[in-house]
Amino acid sequence: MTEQAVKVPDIGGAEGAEIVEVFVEVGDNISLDQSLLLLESDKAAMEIPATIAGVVKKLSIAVGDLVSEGDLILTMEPESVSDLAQHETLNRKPTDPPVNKSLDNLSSTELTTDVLVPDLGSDQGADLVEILVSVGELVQQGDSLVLLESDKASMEVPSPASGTIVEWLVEVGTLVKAGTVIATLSIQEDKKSDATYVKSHEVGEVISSTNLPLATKDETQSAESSKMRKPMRQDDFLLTPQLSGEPPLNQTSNAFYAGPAVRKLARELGVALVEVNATGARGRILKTDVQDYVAQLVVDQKKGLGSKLQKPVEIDYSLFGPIEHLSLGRIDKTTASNMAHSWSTIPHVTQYQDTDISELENFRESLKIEASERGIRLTPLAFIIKACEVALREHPRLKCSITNDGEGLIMKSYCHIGFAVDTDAGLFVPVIRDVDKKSIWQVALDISVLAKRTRDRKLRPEDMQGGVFTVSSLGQLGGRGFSPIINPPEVAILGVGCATVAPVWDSHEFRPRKLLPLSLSYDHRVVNGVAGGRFLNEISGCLSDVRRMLM
Ligand code: CAO
Repeated sequence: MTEQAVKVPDIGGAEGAEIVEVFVEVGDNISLDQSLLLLESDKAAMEIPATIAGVVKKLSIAVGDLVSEGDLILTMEPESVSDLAQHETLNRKPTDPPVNKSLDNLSSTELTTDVLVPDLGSDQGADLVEILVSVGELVQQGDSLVLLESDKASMEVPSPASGTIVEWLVEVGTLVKAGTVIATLSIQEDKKSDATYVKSHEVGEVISSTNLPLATKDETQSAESSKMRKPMRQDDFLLTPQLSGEPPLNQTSNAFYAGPAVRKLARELGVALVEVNATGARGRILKTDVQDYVAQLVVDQKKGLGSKLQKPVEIDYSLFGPIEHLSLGRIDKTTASNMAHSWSTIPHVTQYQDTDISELENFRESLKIEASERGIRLTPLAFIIKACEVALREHPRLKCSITNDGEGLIMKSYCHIGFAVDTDAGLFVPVIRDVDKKSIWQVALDISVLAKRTRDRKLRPEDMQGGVFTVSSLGQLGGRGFSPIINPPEVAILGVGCATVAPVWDSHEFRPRKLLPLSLSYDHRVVNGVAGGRFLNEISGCLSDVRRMLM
């Protein structure tokens, strides 16, 4: 049988992508779709799958090579003639006339096609939380079919074509991944472009921590029926990498920068990637990082230090009375893992201070009419976030991050501040961008918009990335204060308790004052007690006398 060349497919126009890992060797028996190598451009990582099954005869590339579309990867002896045909199909350029099996039937007026889950930006999968159309229902191309929810965000899957749903192949609660067939659709019109779209899912996978396709809905619109939700654009599904920059430093949403092979290895070994120290370029987690992590665990275990490998004893609680099992949602599980990691790896110190906000509250009260005219809810939180920005300007160390090797600090000139939002689905931390360039009115508006987007489960990954500092306000539920847990890679977080009126001695008499309990937790490797105290004083000063924010 003749040998076949396997070449670099369309990689979204990326020129000179670097080969960072080769998964096969000469003589290996490769199955269809098996990953051959991992490429990394300056914006994304992507695995190149085998477009044919067979035996590798010659490798034409090596780790470190720079490649572009059409470059020879290897030659293979195909397993069978049908594989060869498939190889030719899959190696066609997106601009070539489509030839896959769906297209063979284009002349017929009734054509069924599978509806696939598109690239989710992570191989963790997503829960199907809502089916938006019924069997037999007519849908237009682009109409939302289902609502998915991953660790990072909610997203809607639009119909690839106009037609009728013939059958649902999934149900609410199913965990789906990119490529999962969720429904059969009977296509009625506009078949050619639709089929091209369907085919686009069959060619490779682009892995980028920022390419999660999302429903884009203008947050100014009021809540609408699920059928009216605007799904992601059709373009979002095509094999155009959504290459949008560096991997996020903020990994609070499980947004680890690791290729599928590394994720697979981590899954096999039961390793949570959040725990692994990344040594690859731009914070990428390598296979060796996962292996080193496990090796270290074994060493710690031998020294009696390891608790991570020790399984807790299973307790049969039903022996003591009636019980009920509840399963935790994905967001709760991710939050739990992130909290545990932060708490166990960062030496936390928490400082407490009550701040007199009597004047601020009078001022806020005086702005009530103007606030309602502007359509803005002006709560203390907007002042608190702005006060944090002023204090961070004065004390930039509290908004830095420690480098992965622990050898340095990354100082940031920007000031995006996150705030905790409680939802039915769990805790989220949306981020207000450029607080230093915004007025308190704008910050208040951003709080409302982001809180609504969070509760509507419409947060986009970028809404949760890039924070330099977090405010966790429990508002009226806050009690006398609490110790907030740092949100890595940030190094400090402000907890806000409930403001109450209490008697305060002013050197002559006790006077009723409104006191707001603040608690600042910081990473003691980066911030010492004096710096923490000064920072908290600065926030407190700004809240006691808002004129200080103008200084
Ligand atoms: N003390 C006393 N009253 C407070 C207060 C405080 N610290 N903070 C807010 N309030 C008041 C507000 O002024 C408002 O009253 P008015 O309408 O009369 O002005 C009322 O409490 C309700 O405020 P709110 O909570 O709706 O608005 P907010 O801007 O303070 O907070 C948001 C918005 C999104 C942060 C909040 O709704 C939320 O989700 N909080 C929970 C955050 C959380 O879970 N943190 C803990 C994380 S760690 O587990």
